[in-house]
Amino acid sequence: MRRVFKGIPPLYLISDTAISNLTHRQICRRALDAGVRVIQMREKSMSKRELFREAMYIRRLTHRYNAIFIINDYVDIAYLVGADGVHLGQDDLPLKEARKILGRKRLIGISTHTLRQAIKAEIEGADYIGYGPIFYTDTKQAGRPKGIGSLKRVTVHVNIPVVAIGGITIDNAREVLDAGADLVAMISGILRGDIKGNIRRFMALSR
Ligand code: TZP
Ligand code: MG
Repeated sequence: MRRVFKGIPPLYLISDTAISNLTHRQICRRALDAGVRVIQMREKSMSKRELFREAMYIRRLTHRYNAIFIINDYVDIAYLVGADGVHLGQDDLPLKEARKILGRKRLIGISTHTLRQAIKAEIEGADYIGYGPIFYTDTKQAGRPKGIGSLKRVTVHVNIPVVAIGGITIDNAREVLDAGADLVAMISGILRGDIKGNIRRFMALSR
């Protein structure tokens, strides 16, 4: 199972222009240069037309770096730009329907917030799950933090990759990986401040 993200640095960077004054292109260029190999584009305010154009650009860019490119929320855009996958929340299109569009070869990741949701996502054929929020975050109203103990329980019971999310920073990422997360997803922990510097610090602590 842990094939999907095998051999790559355990950082799942989420490009989100709501918490950065950079464009997705700028964020992704810096991240890829610094060694990130999984990028999710999360965009909650652009028109779909604009998002499509931006996603096309990021697809070409990530190909050049041999990086995995995942689109948040939009199965149609993921399909059309040839992204490696889509990431869906509990209120987005059901996994089964998304699979009809994307087929077996593309990745479908599912956001989960309980062990029950995590197990269900695995049974339904998700390629990986997001689990969180692990810690408090103000990037999104994500509910009560689940904590490290709860993450451990999920990593023990689930056999597909677990991407921990929510309030993860350079300072607590080691603890999250030690709890069994396959990757850590970060927005503000990387995008606030010096993106390349943050990523380099992450790379050093994740070795
Ligand atoms: N889903 C659960 S928490 C979260 C999302 C999208 C926000 C994560 O952002 P940050 O800044 O890494 O806490
Ligand atoms: Mg969503």
